[in-house]
Amino acid sequence: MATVVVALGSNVGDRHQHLADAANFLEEESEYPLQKSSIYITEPVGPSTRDFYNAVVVMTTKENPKPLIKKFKDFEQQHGRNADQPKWSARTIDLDIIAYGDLVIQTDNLIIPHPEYQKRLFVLTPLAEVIPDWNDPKSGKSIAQLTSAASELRLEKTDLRW
Ligand code: PH2
Ligand code: MG
Ligand code: MG
Repeated sequence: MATVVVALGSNVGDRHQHLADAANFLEEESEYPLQKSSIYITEPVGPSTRDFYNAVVVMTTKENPKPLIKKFKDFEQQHGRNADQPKWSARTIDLDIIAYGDLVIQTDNLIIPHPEYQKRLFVLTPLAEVIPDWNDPKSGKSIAQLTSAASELRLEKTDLRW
């Protein structure tokens, strides 16, 4: 059984609802109840103009990383299909595996821990909320070290419910 850190993001449509739907899906996939961060409103990194809703959840699974990612991709596609959005728009829901236990793997189509998460306060801040004693599986850096090295980002914790 592996403990998996999953980052959730949405900046299209009803962002709160998309996060809640994704959490329900992850809850069903998880062997134990999810641990969920607060929901944050965050400044977009990259070309998007609309703020994201972001959160981090921790699940437990018997699935290997590749089939788990496949399930996440299937969920993203099913969830985005009804959205009347041009294809270059940001997705209604983005589910990223940040870490899978202590696994460190780097192949052409699978990199764990997530290659970008250390730069992203929209992942690190909610992650610190659910796992305050988090250490990066690859570098061993603490969440405090990672957070102080990440670029600044406008980010607001909400009291939205899941
Ligand atoms: N996801 C991206 C690109 N930029 N910015 C924020 N604030 N939050 C995200 O989840 C996000 C982003 C691509 O996955
Ligand atoms: Mg992403
Ligand atoms: Mg993604």
